[in-house]
Amino acid sequence: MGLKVAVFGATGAVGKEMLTILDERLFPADEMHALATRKSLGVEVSYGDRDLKIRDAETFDYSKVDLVLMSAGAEASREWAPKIAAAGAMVVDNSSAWRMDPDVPLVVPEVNPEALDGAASKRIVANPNCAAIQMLVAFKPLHDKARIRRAAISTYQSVSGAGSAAMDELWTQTRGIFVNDPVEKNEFSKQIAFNVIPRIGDLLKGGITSEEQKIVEETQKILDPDVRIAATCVRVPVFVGHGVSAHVEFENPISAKEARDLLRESPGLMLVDNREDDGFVTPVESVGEFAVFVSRVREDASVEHGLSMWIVSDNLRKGAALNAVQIAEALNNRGLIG
Ligand code: 11C
Repeated sequence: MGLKVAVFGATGAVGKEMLTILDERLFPADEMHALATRKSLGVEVSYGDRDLKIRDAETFDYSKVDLVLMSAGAEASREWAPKIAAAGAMVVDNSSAWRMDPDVPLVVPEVNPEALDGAASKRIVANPNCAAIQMLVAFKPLHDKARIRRAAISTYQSVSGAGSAAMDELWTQTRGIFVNDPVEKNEFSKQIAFNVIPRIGDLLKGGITSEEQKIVEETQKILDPDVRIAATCVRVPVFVGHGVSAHVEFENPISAKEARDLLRESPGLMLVDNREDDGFVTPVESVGEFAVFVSRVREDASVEHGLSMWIVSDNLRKGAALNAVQIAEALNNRGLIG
């Protein structure tokens, strides 16, 4: 018998992608419900070849479903995830609300699937930060081989990470600049069209941003508490697809050839590293794909055992909706849903 599933936040960029991927991967659902706030009542969203009417997330009876995928922001998750879990459903939450809770598994299925065994206690599983997910899928086989000591990374994050209104803002500013309209800023504090912005999230004490802090903390929870990360997160005028430039220092020797051979064989990864003018993957080329792409793997001669690389993925898919659906699949395979 199939599962009864709801997507909470189904009108958002990630919520829509969750419904698409649940259908594409033939997730074993007998019932699918699309939930959002009351202001979206009357809206319809696609689930394969069906249109689902949005239902009110506040009055929905969660005791009638086995699984809820949430992507409605941290505030909604803090309020609703415990209520939904108490009603009996398993929650896979895409927000940052529960990620660092010691009783909530934070999971990238290719990296730490064993953490899902802890899902039974709170019945909430957290989906990591999008830039962290793609970076960790690439780091995992290299860490297993040569132990990562430290990585210095810069991210090139598309506007879809900040939601649909941010995508609209990039479009409106870009068009506006061509027709000499004044640049209006609502979602970003500075102009994003034809520009880059070295701030994602809130600026915290000490000068780090909340996005950078998430990448550090989540790496330590998912991969290894001893790995140190220095991150600079940058918003770029790209609609979908995040890039990460990584300089990684290892405890033990590892050559670029060994790394490429490992990455080629590892789950969730596509190595595209042809060492010719177009032998790498860009964010636009990652859109709609499931894989994390790794390119430009090379030795970093500035440290004893170092590699540099370029990592790209569709942030709405592997960085959010796909990883959440893979978590749901893994929970189901372990008999933890329903
Ligand atoms: C962005 N990575 O691109 C952010 C969005 O931790 O889930 C996701 C924030 C998070 O703006």
